Amino acid sequence: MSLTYLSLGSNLGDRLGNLKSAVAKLREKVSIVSMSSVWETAPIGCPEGSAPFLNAVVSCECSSSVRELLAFTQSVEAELGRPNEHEKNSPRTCDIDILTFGDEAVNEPDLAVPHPRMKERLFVLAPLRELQKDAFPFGKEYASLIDTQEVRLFAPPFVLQQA
Ligand code: PH2
Ligand code: MG
Ligand code: MG
Repeated sequence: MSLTYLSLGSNLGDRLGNLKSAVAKLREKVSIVSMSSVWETAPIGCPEGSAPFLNAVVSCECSSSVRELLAFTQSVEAELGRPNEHEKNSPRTCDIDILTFGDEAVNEPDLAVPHPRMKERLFVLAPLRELQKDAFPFGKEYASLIDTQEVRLFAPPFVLQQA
């Protein structure tokens, strides 16, 4: 069993509904341990005029391999209407990124874990901090992101602790 942290993001359609559907589908295969609040966040590195995102982080117990988890998260994205081929950072009903998977490290063209950009992104770190109050180094770098990247609390977590 591996403890994995997943980042969820939506900036197209019914954003909160998309996150709720994503979590419901994820539960078919993983056991959700904890969920952050839902944050509304300004788009980072997205095409001009992109809509704001809703972002959240969930931690889950997963009995499959990280590769199987990737295939599963991609199938959930597809079920939620995300086309397989998409332009980089284009609007999406739901994006699910594997942030960490136990203490595994993967560095392959289609999968990098831990997620190589997670520490540059307040839309990941703000929700992650809610779940990892002690374990994560939130120092000066984190403070400087707060000055430059816009995030605000949008809604409380919609799943309660399961395990
Ligand atoms: N995801 C990206 C790129 N930019 N910006 C915000 N605010 N939230 C995201 O989830 C996001 C992003 C790539 O997947
Ligand atoms: Mg992403
Ligand atoms: Mg992704």
